[in-house]
Amino acid sequence: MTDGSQKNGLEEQRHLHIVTPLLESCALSVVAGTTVFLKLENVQPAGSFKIRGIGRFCQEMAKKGCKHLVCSSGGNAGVAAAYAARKLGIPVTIVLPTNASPTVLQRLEREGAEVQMVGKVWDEADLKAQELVKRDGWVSVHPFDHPLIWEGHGSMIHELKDTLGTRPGAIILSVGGGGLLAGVVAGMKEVGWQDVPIIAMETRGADSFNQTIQAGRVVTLPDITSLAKCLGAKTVCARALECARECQIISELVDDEEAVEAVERFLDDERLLVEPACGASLAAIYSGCLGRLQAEGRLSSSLGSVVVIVCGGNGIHRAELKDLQTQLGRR
Ligand code: PLV
Repeated sequence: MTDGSQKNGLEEQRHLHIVTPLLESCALSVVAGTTVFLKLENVQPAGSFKIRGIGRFCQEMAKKGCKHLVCSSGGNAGVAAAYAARKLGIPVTIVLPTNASPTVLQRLEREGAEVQMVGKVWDEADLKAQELVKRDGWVSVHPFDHPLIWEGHGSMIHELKDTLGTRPGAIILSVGGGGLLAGVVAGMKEVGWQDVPIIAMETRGADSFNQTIQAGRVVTLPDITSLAKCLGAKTVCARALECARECQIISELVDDEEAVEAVERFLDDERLLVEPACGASLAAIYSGCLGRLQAEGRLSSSLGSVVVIVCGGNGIHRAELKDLQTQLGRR
């Protein structure tokens, strides 16, 4: 063994994610009319919750002697895979759709990943990744559809239980391909919280989970038209639909305007800048979704506390926020 591979051996053992802070937000609590806790996944290395599951998956593949990792991604799964690959000393190729964020590209460059840009949306980039992975020793890192990924994401619920002590009245999260949802459900089952309602947020135009729930079968969207690119998987994983049958999941939609407004308000309230994909979750509170669900009797009027998974995201900086505002015709 060389010194380098000994070091890599260590990285195969340790988690690649960190235990994230859980903060009470006074500003969001006032808007919600109940105590709001923020699980700050945006401070993870690699900028989002994705490192939990993807780190877990890549470590397993490293143990099995994988020679090269390939990850198709809307952005954040790719950054997580690139970070994990660097830590594990494995070469990596990230395949992104051509509209990927410049901030993500810069981040991938810094991680030393090879980047290919293919197709208009993630699903097209994924076809390219499936082609690349046919090479000997190359392994595909799926951004959301694998049990190890769900197991890794589930660790955030164990942390929540340790920090919070009592169970929350509801958990709010965003849905893209459904990996975060599947991971949270896995974690909730492990800690005995399977009866805590989950509010699953998407933007209109990236609403593959909502349409799947309504149809009672996995539905593929004709296109992704939302600005929340990282929620843009045309089809959710089959496990997401199973989760909806096993737990109380309330699927809700917001417009891009509401998601971006939530990003702006969160920046002012908490001094943290997140992607519209995460803004969708924050909009559950800022846009009054939570209150409406309570008024409709779909959620208890005395929730006690609510946890928002602040999933984070690399695809945002000052100029990108301005671009979003321009695209929405606001500036
Ligand atoms: N983004 C995936 C899928 O994109 C990716 O490749 O990065 N919040 C953020 C900031 C995300 O980046 C994502 C997923 C989600 C939420 C939703 O997670 P999921 O896909 O596990 O439901 C097309």
